[in-house]
Amino acid sequence: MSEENQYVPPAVWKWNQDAVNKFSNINRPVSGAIEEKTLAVGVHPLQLYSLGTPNGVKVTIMLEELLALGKTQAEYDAHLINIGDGSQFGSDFVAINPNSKIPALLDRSATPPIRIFESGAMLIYLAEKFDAFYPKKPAQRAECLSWLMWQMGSAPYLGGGFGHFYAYAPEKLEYPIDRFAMEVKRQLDVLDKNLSNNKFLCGDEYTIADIATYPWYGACVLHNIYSAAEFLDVESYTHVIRWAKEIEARPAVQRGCRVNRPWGPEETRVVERHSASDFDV
Ligand SMILES: N[C@@H](CCC(=O)N[C@@H](CS)C(=O)NCC(=O)O)C(=O)O
Repeated sequence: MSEENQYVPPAVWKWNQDAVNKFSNINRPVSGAIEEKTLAVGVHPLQLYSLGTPNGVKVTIMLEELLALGKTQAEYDAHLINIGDGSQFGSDFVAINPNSKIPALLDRSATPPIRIFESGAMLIYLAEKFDAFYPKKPAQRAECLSWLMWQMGSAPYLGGGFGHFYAYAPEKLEYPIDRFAMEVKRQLDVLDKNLSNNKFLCGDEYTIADIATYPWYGACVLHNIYSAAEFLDVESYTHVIRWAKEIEARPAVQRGCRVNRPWGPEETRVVERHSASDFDV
């Protein structure tokens, strides 16, 4: 980059509201609601406000897995939150998630209702509530929580770091692409080594750690996210591919991935989910 094109940060950062990029209509440097907006409430104990992104489907996969186990109290309404039009900044949504990001969950079986934000917190909350997909012995539970927290801390490098600069930024810049490609490949290698001698992330048991990690790293090795499969040489992570295919074959995972998806082939979309029959095409 020539000297005259170099960005020199001012002493104090200022918000350039005229900047145009893929997310400039929703990104802002302050938090809180920007408008009064009521959320719809369905009939089930659990109300999910979400979108079928990797963070969103972690929770719908978990709920579908719980229902598949026969946990009828896990019945839920999944309402669509369109983050592209700023629905995450409505007052009712912000009351559930002050961080204005999907997913947001409300458990109305309690009085007063319990709010949960952060997908990892939702997985732990649901695992404890329904006593499922969460090892009981301290050593295995610690391993499960470690991988779950690993996912929560790592995925922003894959999405917000690598994906943003490789696929969405207005220019292809070598420095951030190189920085985040290196980190994503390191993360894939961490997973690959762990899965080389474990069926699932924490051993033989399928847990919330797998449910959290599959939508990001499973999609990365199986679904060419950010059109970067070749660039990242995902085929070399053979153990991650084996694990991801095994998870993807689960009917509950396939159902969970369809919920709150207003994109993709028409017959696969379940834009809102209010009952099991919503999956019938
Ligand atoms: N750590 C959060 C991340 C949630 C998140 O980043 N959600 C994105 C969609 S995947 C979002 O709502 N973005 C809207 C925005 O940034 O305004 C979680 O796992 O729940």
